[in-house]
Amino acid sequence: MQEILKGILEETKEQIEKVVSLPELEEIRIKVMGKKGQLTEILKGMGKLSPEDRKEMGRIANQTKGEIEAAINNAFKALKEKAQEAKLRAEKIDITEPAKEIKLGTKHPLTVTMEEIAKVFKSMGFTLTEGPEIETVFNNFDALNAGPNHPARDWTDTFYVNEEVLLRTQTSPVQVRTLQSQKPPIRVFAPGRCFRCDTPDATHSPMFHQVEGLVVDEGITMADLKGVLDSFAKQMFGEETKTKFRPHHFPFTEPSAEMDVSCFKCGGKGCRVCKGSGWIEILGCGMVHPSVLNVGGIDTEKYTGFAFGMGVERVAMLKYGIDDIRLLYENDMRFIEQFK
Ligand code: 2NL
Repeated sequence: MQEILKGILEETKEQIEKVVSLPELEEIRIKVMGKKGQLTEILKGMGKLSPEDRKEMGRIANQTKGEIEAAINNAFKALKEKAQEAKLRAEKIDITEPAKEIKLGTKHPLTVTMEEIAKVFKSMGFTLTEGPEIETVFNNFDALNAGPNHPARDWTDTFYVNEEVLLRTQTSPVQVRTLQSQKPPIRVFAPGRCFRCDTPDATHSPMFHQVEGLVVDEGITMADLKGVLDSFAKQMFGEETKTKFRPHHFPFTEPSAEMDVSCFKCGGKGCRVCKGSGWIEILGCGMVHPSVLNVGGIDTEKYTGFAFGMGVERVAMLKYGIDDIRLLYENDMRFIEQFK
């Protein structure tokens, strides 16, 4: 029996030494010490021995059991450690590796320009007003003195939804709504998207942006118009900027004018940006026509007003030296990223 025990001990130790996984080790433990294990069977058979033999054999059997248990425990610990090490190695994080660059978006040049324009008018007490891009023909044309025969109303120039509804061709209908819903004093500006049937080229797009402004109060004169717009030009293009007003015609203002600013590139000497003239046309403006004020039921004996409108694309293109309007809508990252 002593020989058998020695054999089990040696064989088991040998097997344990070769073990590479925890399930394998468990298999060995069951084979030797499980309910029907080799050692268990021997311990069970102890009862048949004589008392003296039982004492001696019992001691040896228990010692063998202890040794096998110790060997299994050691192997268990070693395997656990090895598994943990392998896990750590697999999960190793290289904290010196450069972080992935987070791609931060940037504001579109049109947004930047619009925000700059808005900041200037807000600082002069104007309130930002918005309105729908889909408008009535009345708000877009009739209310603004562009009667049924006005050329801009032609279906080849305007996107009509039906006979009474269209995509606004300017942001003026926002101010028409303001005239109808507010009483003077009125001081608003309306930025937004506008639409005209145009074949795209370097300077035309069927969708574009405008900012318009409207002031109505007692005693408003052309001097107020000039003061506000001259201040706008200086804040937008630099303190040294000069302005010049040229007579013009719009159906919704009388008198009407266009405002030029001295070239912010060459200071007025003449260059490529101002095409040699030293001046750049920036906006249209004028004193609100009495019949437009009438649409809002405003007493034209008591109140007068001025209005202006400018193209945001034009301002952005001049400011950033963009020579093709289409670049603004293509969302080509190589273009957009230049305005970081
Ligand atoms: C331009 C010229 C202009 C207006 C827009 C306006 C609005 C109302 C009444 C009177 Cl409700 N006028 N807007 C006035 C003058 C010029 O825009 O060249 N825009 C790009």
